[in-house]
Amino acid sequence: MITLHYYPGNASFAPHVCLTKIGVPFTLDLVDRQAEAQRSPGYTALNPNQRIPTLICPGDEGSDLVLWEAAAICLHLADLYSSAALMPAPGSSARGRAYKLLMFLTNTLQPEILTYHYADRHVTDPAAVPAVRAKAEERIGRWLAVLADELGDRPFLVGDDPTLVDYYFLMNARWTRKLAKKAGDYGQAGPYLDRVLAVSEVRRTLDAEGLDPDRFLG
Ligand SMILES: N[C@@H](CCC(=O)N[C@@H](CS)C(=O)NCC(=O)O)C(=O)O
Repeated sequence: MITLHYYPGNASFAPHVCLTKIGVPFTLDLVDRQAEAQRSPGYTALNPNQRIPTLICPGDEGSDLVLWEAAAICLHLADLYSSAALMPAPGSSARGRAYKLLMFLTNTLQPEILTYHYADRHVTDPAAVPAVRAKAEERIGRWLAVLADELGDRPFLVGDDPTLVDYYFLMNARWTRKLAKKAGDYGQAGPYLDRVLAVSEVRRTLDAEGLDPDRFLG
């Protein structure tokens, strides 16, 4: 059985959408952030980074595979269940584009968003928090503009159908909802994000996490 350790709207969201799209049975295990459960010894044994998500799935050597890092989880699920078409075909140009954009999201945009939200972890002087947050917000804007340019008038980031890269962008977009200029304010990203939000597997995931689609993006 597959288990996803999650918290509503957190970095577990894109993996959760992937599992919903795939349609195999899985268990959701809430990591109670209010109780700092991500730092509990039990969870730390699974995920030494004390971050959400963690996925437990059957491995290919008879024992469980424990995965952390949301993008890695999404990609592994895409490989395991290729018929769900979470990614374009291996070796295709579309697959290359999907890798480029996913890596950009996970390596460039997401760390800036984390710096914004966890600015206090980046300073020794609490008075410096607003300055760190302001610089992070500036850089987030730069990366959101790049993504909006990449999107252009396309229906989805890669090809005509949604891929896990769209789920991943939607998840990141949620975390910009309190910024002065949020993800949907760039280029065609607003209508695009509404389109991703309306996809059936996204809707069902929102339902399962108890999240209101009308408030997901602020
Ligand atoms: N690079 C990690 C980041 C995960 C991450 O930062 N998760 C956040 C929730 S969105 C978290 O667990 N925060 C709790 C904490 O840092 O204490 C991933 O993509 O899986």
